[in-house]
Amino acid sequence: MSINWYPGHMVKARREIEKNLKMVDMVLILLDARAPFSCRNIDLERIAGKKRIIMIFSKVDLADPNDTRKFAAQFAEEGIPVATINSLNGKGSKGVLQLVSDTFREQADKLLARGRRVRAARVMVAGVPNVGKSTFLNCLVGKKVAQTGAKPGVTRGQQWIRIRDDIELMDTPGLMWPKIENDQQGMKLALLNIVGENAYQEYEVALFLLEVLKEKKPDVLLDKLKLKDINKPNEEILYDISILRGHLLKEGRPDTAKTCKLLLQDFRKGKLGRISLD
Ligand SMILES: Nc1nc2c(ncn2[C@@H]2O[C@H](COP(=O)(O)OP(=O)(O)O)[C@@H](O)[C@H]2O)c(=O)[nH]1
Ligand SMILES: [Mg+2]
Repeated sequence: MSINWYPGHMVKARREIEKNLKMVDMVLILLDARAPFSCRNIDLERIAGKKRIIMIFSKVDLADPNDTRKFAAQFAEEGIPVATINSLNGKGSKGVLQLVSDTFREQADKLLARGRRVRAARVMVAGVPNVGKSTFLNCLVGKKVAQTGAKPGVTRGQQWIRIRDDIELMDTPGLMWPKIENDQQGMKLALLNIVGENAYQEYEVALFLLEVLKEKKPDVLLDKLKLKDINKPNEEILYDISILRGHLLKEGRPDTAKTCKLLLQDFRKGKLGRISLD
Protein backbone atom coordinates (compact mmCIF):
# COMPACT_ATOMS: atom_id res chain seq x y z
CA MET A 1 0.00 0.00 0.00
CA SER A 2 1.23 3.49 -0.69
CA ILE A 3 0.09 6.61 1.08
CA ASN A 4 -1.48 9.25 -1.08
CA TRP A 5 -1.66 12.53 0.67
CA TYR A 6 -2.17 15.90 -0.91
CA PRO A 7 -3.39 18.28 1.77
CA GLY A 8 -4.77 21.63 0.69
CA HIS A 9 -3.20 24.96 1.66
CA MET A 10 0.29 23.67 0.85
CA VAL A 11 1.23 26.50 -1.47
CA LYS A 12 -0.26 29.08 0.85
CA ALA A 13 1.52 27.71 3.92
CA ARG A 14 4.80 27.71 2.07
CA ARG A 15 4.40 31.33 0.98
CA GLU A 16 3.54 32.24 4.53
CA ILE A 17 6.78 30.69 5.75
CA GLU A 18 8.81 32.39 3.04
CA LYS A 19 7.35 35.74 4.05
CA ASN A 20 7.87 35.16 7.77
CA LEU A 21 11.41 33.89 7.30
CA LYS A 22 12.48 37.38 6.29
CA MET A 23 11.82 38.52 9.84
CA VAL A 24 13.83 35.94 11.73
CA ASP A 25 17.44 35.13 12.54
CA MET A 26 16.98 31.40 12.81
CA VAL A 27 14.54 28.55 12.42
CA LEU A 28 13.91 25.83 14.96
CA ILE A 29 12.70 22.85 12.97
CA LEU A 30 10.80 20.36 15.09
CA LEU A 31 11.24 16.71 14.17
CA ASP A 32 9.53 13.85 15.96
CA ALA A 33 12.34 12.24 17.96
CA ARG A 34 11.03 8.80 17.01
CA ALA A 35 11.63 9.37 13.29
CA PRO A 36 13.53 12.61 12.72
CA PHE A 37 14.75 11.68 9.25
CA SER A 38 11.26 10.78 8.09
CA CYS A 39 9.93 14.14 9.34
CA ARG A 40 12.64 16.10 7.64
CA ASN A 41 11.53 18.41 4.88
CA ILE A 42 14.36 19.35 2.55
CA ASP A 43 12.13 21.99 0.97
CA LEU A 44 11.82 23.77 4.28
CA GLU A 45 15.55 23.59 4.89
CA ARG A 46 16.12 24.97 1.40
CA ILE A 47 13.73 27.89 1.70
CA ALA A 48 15.28 28.72 5.08
CA GLY A 49 18.29 29.56 2.93
CA LYS A 50 20.99 31.35 4.84
CA LYS A 51 19.10 31.40 8.13
CA ARG A 52 20.62 29.27 10.83
CA ILE A 53 18.76 26.02 11.42
CA ILE A 54 18.49 24.16 14.69
CA MET A 55 16.76 20.80 14.84
CA ILE A 56 14.62 20.13 17.88
CA PHE A 57 13.72 16.51 18.51
CA SER A 58 10.22 16.76 19.97
CA LYS A 59 8.36 14.17 22.07
CA VAL A 60 11.67 12.78 23.22
CA ASP A 61 9.82 11.09 26.10
CA LEU A 62 8.29 8.71 23.55
CA ALA A 63 11.51 7.81 21.75
CA ASP A 64 14.12 5.16 22.45
CA PRO A 65 16.96 7.05 24.19
CA ASN A 66 19.69 5.08 22.38
CA ASP A 67 18.21 5.85 19.00
CA THR A 68 17.81 9.50 19.97
CA ARG A 69 21.53 9.76 20.72
CA LYS A 70 22.38 8.03 17.47
CA PHE A 71 20.08 10.26 15.38
CA ALA A 72 21.41 13.43 17.02
CA ALA A 73 24.97 12.35 16.23
CA GLN A 74 24.00 11.82 12.60
CA PHE A 75 22.68 15.38 12.35
CA ALA A 76 25.80 16.66 14.09
CA GLU A 77 27.88 15.01 11.37
CA GLU A 78 26.00 17.17 8.88
CA GLY A 79 26.88 20.21 10.98
CA ILE A 80 23.30 20.65 12.17
CA PRO A 81 22.90 21.19 15.92
CA VAL A 82 20.20 19.26 17.75
CA ALA A 83 18.42 19.78 21.05
CA THR A 84 15.76 17.49 22.48
CA ILE A 85 12.62 18.35 24.39
CA ASN A 86 9.64 16.93 26.18
CA SER A 87 7.25 19.85 25.85
CA LEU A 88 4.75 18.26 28.25
CA ASN A 89 7.03 18.75 31.25
CA GLY A 90 9.59 21.19 29.84
CA LYS A 91 12.53 18.84 30.20
CA GLY A 92 15.13 20.07 27.72
CA SER A 93 13.88 23.64 27.40
CA LYS A 94 17.01 25.05 29.05
CA GLY A 95 19.18 23.26 26.51
CA VAL A 96 17.04 24.58 23.67
CA LEU A 97 17.37 28.19 24.86
CA GLN A 98 21.09 27.76 25.41
CA LEU A 99 21.52 26.46 21.88
CA VAL A 100 19.53 29.40 20.50
CA SER A 101 21.64 31.98 22.30
CA ASP A 102 24.89 30.19 21.38
CA THR A 103 23.80 30.11 17.76
CA PHE A 104 22.88 33.79 17.80
CA ARG A 105 26.09 34.88 19.52
CA GLU A 106 28.05 34.90 16.27
CA GLN A 107 25.49 37.21 14.71
CA ALA A 108 25.36 39.37 17.83
CA ASP A 109 29.13 39.73 17.77
CA LYS A 110 28.97 40.86 14.16
CA LEU A 111 26.39 43.50 15.05
CA LEU A 112 28.58 44.68 17.91
CA ALA A 113 31.67 44.84 15.67
CA ARG A 114 29.74 47.10 13.30
CA GLY A 115 28.86 49.32 16.23
CA ARG A 116 25.22 48.30 16.15
CA ARG A 117 23.03 47.60 19.10
CA VAL A 118 22.49 43.92 19.81
CA ARG A 119 18.82 43.01 19.77
CA ALA A 120 17.08 39.82 20.81
CA ALA A 121 17.39 36.78 18.55
CA ARG A 122 14.23 36.33 16.48
CA VAL A 123 13.19 32.74 16.10
CA MET A 124 10.64 30.89 14.05
CA VAL A 125 9.39 27.42 14.98
CA ALA A 126 8.53 25.17 12.06
CA GLY A 127 7.67 21.57 11.31
CA VAL A 128 5.18 19.07 9.96
CA PRO A 129 1.63 18.69 11.37
CA ASN A 130 1.27 17.28 14.88
CA VAL A 131 4.98 17.29 15.59
CA GLY A 132 4.32 19.43 18.67
CA LYS A 133 4.92 23.00 17.50
CA SER A 134 2.16 24.63 19.54
CA THR A 135 2.93 22.62 22.66
CA PHE A 136 6.59 23.55 22.30
CA LEU A 137 5.77 27.26 22.01
CA ASN A 138 3.52 27.07 25.05
CA CYS A 139 6.20 25.22 26.94
CA LEU A 140 8.82 27.87 26.25
CA VAL A 141 6.44 30.71 26.99
CA GLY A 142 5.17 29.04 30.11
CA LYS A 143 1.56 29.83 29.49
CA LYS A 144 -1.04 28.99 26.89
CA VAL A 145 -0.59 31.27 23.92
CA ALA A 146 -0.49 29.04 20.87
CA GLN A 147 -3.45 26.80 20.09
CA THR A 148 -2.62 23.14 20.45
CA GLY A 149 -4.16 20.27 18.60
CA ALA A 150 -6.00 22.69 16.35
CA LYS A 151 -6.35 22.56 12.60
CA PRO A 152 -3.84 24.75 10.78
CA GLY A 153 -5.33 28.20 10.74
CA VAL A 154 -4.84 31.47 8.98
CA THR A 155 -1.99 33.63 10.16
CA ARG A 156 -3.08 36.85 11.75
CA GLY A 157 -0.85 39.80 12.41
CA GLN A 158 2.60 38.66 13.43
CA GLN A 159 3.38 38.75 17.12
CA TRP A 160 6.59 38.29 18.95
CA ILE A 161 6.70 36.51 22.23
CA ARG A 162 9.62 37.46 24.41
CA ILE A 163 11.00 34.35 26.06
CA ARG A 164 14.03 35.97 27.63
CA ASP A 165 15.82 39.30 27.21
CA ASP A 166 17.77 37.82 24.34
CA ILE A 167 15.18 35.62 22.61
CA GLU A 168 11.93 36.40 20.82
CA LEU A 169 9.69 33.78 19.26
CA MET A 170 7.33 34.29 16.37
CA ASP A 171 3.91 33.28 17.67
CA THR A 172 2.84 31.52 14.46
CA PRO A 173 4.75 28.34 13.74
CA GLY A 174 5.58 27.49 10.15
CA LEU A 175 3.59 24.49 8.98
CA MET A 176 5.15 22.29 6.31
CA TRP A 177 4.02 18.91 5.05
CA PRO A 178 6.50 16.11 4.74
CA LYS A 179 7.46 14.88 1.30
CA ILE A 180 6.67 11.18 1.26
CA GLU A 181 9.41 9.47 -0.70
CA ASN A 182 8.51 5.83 -0.13
CA ASP A 183 5.99 3.51 1.51
CA GLN A 184 8.10 2.90 4.61
CA GLN A 185 8.32 6.60 5.35
CA GLY A 186 4.60 6.98 4.68
CA MET A 187 3.85 4.24 7.20
CA LYS A 188 6.04 5.85 9.84
CA LEU A 189 4.38 9.22 9.33
CA ALA A 190 0.95 7.61 9.56
CA LEU A 191 1.97 5.83 12.75
CA LEU A 192 3.18 9.14 14.20
CA ASN A 193 -0.15 10.75 13.32
CA ILE A 194 1.53 13.22 11.00
CA VAL A 195 -0.27 12.09 7.88
CA GLY A 196 -4.02 12.73 7.88
CA GLU A 197 -6.09 9.66 8.81
CA ASN A 198 -8.03 9.62 5.56
CA ALA A 199 -4.80 8.97 3.67
CA TYR A 200 -4.18 5.50 5.07
CA GLN A 201 -5.79 2.27 6.19
CA GLU A 202 -5.45 1.64 9.91
CA TYR A 203 -5.14 -2.07 9.18
CA GLU A 204 -2.04 -1.57 7.02
CA VAL A 205 -0.42 0.78 9.53
CA ALA A 206 -1.13 -1.60 12.42
CA LEU A 207 0.53 -4.44 10.48
CA PHE A 208 3.51 -2.17 9.92
CA LEU A 209 3.64 -1.46 13.66
CA LEU A 210 3.64 -5.20 14.38
CA GLU A 211 6.54 -5.64 11.94
CA VAL A 212 8.49 -2.87 13.74
CA LEU A 213 7.81 -4.49 17.11
CA LYS A 214 8.87 -7.91 15.86
CA GLU A 215 12.17 -6.47 14.65
CA LYS A 216 12.98 -4.00 17.41
CA LYS A 217 10.95 -4.82 20.48
CA PRO A 218 9.77 -8.42 20.48
CA ASP A 219 9.47 -8.18 24.27
CA VAL A 220 6.56 -5.77 23.83
CA LEU A 221 4.72 -8.45 21.87
CA LEU A 222 5.67 -11.23 24.25
CA ASP A 223 5.49 -9.56 27.65
CA LYS A 224 3.19 -6.58 27.25
CA LEU A 225 0.75 -8.02 24.73
CA LYS A 226 1.16 -11.54 26.16
CA LEU A 227 1.56 -13.27 22.80
CA LYS A 228 2.91 -16.81 22.95
CA ASP A 229 4.12 -17.18 19.39
CA ILE A 230 5.27 -14.34 17.17
CA ASN A 231 6.91 -16.41 14.43
CA LYS A 232 3.91 -16.10 12.20
CA PRO A 233 2.47 -13.61 9.72
CA ASN A 234 1.48 -10.22 11.17
CA GLU A 235 -2.12 -10.78 10.10
CA GLU A 236 -2.25 -13.80 12.41
CA ILE A 237 -0.55 -11.93 15.25
CA LEU A 238 -3.16 -9.22 14.94
CA TYR A 239 -5.89 -11.87 15.09
CA ASP A 240 -4.30 -13.30 18.26
CA ILE A 241 -4.15 -9.85 19.89
CA SER A 242 -7.86 -9.32 19.16
CA ILE A 243 -8.69 -12.53 20.96
CA LEU A 244 -6.31 -11.88 23.87
CA ARG A 245 -7.74 -8.42 24.35
CA GLY A 246 -11.31 -9.62 23.98
CA HIS A 247 -12.05 -7.55 20.91
CA LEU A 248 -14.84 -9.63 19.49
CA LEU A 249 -17.73 -8.96 17.16
CA LYS A 250 -21.27 -10.09 18.00
CA GLU A 251 -20.78 -13.31 16.03
CA GLY A 252 -17.70 -14.06 18.11
CA ARG A 253 -15.20 -13.30 15.35
CA PRO A 254 -12.18 -11.12 16.25
CA ASP A 255 -12.79 -7.41 15.77
CA THR A 256 -9.43 -6.66 14.18
CA ALA A 257 -10.51 -3.16 13.15
CA LYS A 258 -10.93 -2.26 16.81
CA THR A 259 -7.61 -3.87 17.69
CA CYS A 260 -5.85 -1.86 14.98
CA LYS A 261 -7.31 1.40 16.23
CA LEU A 262 -6.30 0.67 19.81
CA LEU A 263 -2.81 -0.50 18.86
CA LEU A 264 -2.18 2.76 17.00
CA GLN A 265 -3.56 4.72 19.96
CA ASP A 266 -1.37 2.84 22.40
CA PHE A 267 1.73 3.40 20.30
CA ARG A 268 1.03 7.13 19.93
CA LYS A 269 0.50 7.58 23.66
CA GLY A 270 3.69 5.69 24.45
CA LYS A 271 1.80 2.85 26.13
CA LEU A 272 3.85 0.28 24.23
CA GLY A 273 7.08 1.80 25.50
CA ARG A 274 9.68 4.10 24.00
CA ILE A 275 9.98 3.04 20.40
CA SER A 276 11.79 4.83 17.60
CA LEU A 277 11.04 4.16 13.96
CA ASP A 278 13.87 5.51 11.81
N1 LIG B 1 4.39 12.80 24.81
C1 LIG B 1 4.50 14.01 24.26
N2 LIG B 1 3.47 14.51 23.56
C2 LIG B 1 3.60 15.74 23.01
C3 LIG B 1 4.80 16.49 23.16
N3 LIG B 1 4.63 17.66 22.48
C4 LIG B 1 3.39 17.62 21.95
N4 LIG B 1 2.75 16.48 22.26
C5 LIG B 1 1.39 16.07 21.85
O1 LIG B 1 1.33 15.97 20.43
C6 LIG B 1 0.07 16.40 19.94
C7 LIG B 1 0.25 17.47 18.87
O2 LIG B 1 0.82 18.62 19.47
P1 LIG B 1 0.65 20.10 18.84
O3 LIG B 1 1.47 21.01 19.67
O4 LIG B 1 -0.78 20.43 18.67
O5 LIG B 1 1.33 19.90 17.40
P2 LIG B 1 1.41 20.93 16.17
O6 LIG B 1 0.37 20.48 15.19
O7 LIG B 1 2.79 20.76 15.60
O8 LIG B 1 1.18 22.32 16.70
C8 LIG B 1 -0.72 16.90 21.15
O9 LIG B 1 -1.58 15.86 21.54
C9 LIG B 1 0.36 17.12 22.20
O10 LIG B 1 -0.11 16.95 23.51
C10 LIG B 1 5.88 15.93 23.92
O11 LIG B 1 6.97 16.51 24.09
N5 LIG B 1 5.66 14.68 24.45
MG1 LIG C 1 -0.38 23.71 16.17
